[in-house]
Amino acid sequence: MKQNHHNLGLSNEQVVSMYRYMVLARELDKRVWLLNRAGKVPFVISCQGHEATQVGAAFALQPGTDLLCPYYRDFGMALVFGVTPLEIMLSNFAKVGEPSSGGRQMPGHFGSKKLGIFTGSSPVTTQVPHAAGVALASKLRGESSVVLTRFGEGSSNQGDFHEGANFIGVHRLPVVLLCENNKYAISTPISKQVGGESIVARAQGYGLHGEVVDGNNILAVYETIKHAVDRARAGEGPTLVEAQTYRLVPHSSDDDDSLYRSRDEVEAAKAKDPITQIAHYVREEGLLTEDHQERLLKDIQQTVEQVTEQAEKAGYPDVDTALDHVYGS
Ligand SMILES: Cc1ncc(C[n+]2csc(CCOP(=O)(O)OP(=O)(O)O)c2C)c(N)n1
Ligand SMILES: [Mg+2]
Repeated sequence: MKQNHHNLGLSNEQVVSMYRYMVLARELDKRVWLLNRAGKVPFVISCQGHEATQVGAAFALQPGTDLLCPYYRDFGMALVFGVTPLEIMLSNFAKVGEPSSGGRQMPGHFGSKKLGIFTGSSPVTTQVPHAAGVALASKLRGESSVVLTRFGEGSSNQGDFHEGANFIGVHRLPVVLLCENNKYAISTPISKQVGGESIVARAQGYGLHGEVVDGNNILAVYETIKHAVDRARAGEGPTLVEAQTYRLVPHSSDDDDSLYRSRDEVEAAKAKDPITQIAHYVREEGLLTEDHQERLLKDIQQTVEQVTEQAEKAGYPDVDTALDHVYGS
């Protein structure tokens, strides 16, 4: 990694914590896939490969002040914002105690009033106009919150992205629009989605500042998003960030990615795995030894084991609560 954390104002402890969150996200994600293949949870939508983008961006925000309009792949980010591993697991099992919807929504629909996470809709990129509204409210109230919204490169071709981005640009709202460009929208490669093949080029048309970043390098992501957040908070306007990354597993548990991308391509992407990169960095910097890393991994695997057991044992929502929070029928 070219960056050094000291130059970015990050302490050793913060970098170790970033590393920990990335490993936690990966281990939880891997477990959910196993549970799916064992027939225990119905659906997986994964963050594997996106961990540096998600955790790096979350560290650049101030939980408690800043607000998130995430998308389904953002569970690494949700963890940093305070969603617990048990809550993630409860949502995969659709059990009582799951905070986003009480076990009624598909996993990946994060929502928490307490944590400042706005619940998303399933139609992709509707979170961008949501972020515009949330940021407008924040601006009108004279609050200092910055809103971070995230979406894939495929979704950035939907009308909602363009209407939201334009509104955000016109009103110079305190928003960071973060595109997790993993080169595919399910089976559709970027060459068949985006005429110019650049997401960041769209920034200019909407009056947004634009940045591209290596989404596998957590320090680079942190630096870019921190800069964008600082600009937004200072009233200097919104930023569109294109983080270039790769989804290391199929789109979801219902997808067979061998039908549309070669194994060689996936293996080449694995060689740039963001977790391998940060693991190497923390050793090089003398922040953790290999022994420490092994212990940290074991500790995380134990947590994953515990929350899996707890979620599996938890009850399903009571039938009598089926119409709770339903406002019309
Ligand atoms: C409006 C709308 N159209 C289609 C879908 C089905 N769908 C869900 S995810 C997805 C792909 C999105 O790809 P991208 O935005 O690149 O995000 P990624 O999954 O790659 O992170 C599609 C087409 C949907 N949810 N909403
Ligand atoms: Mg994509």
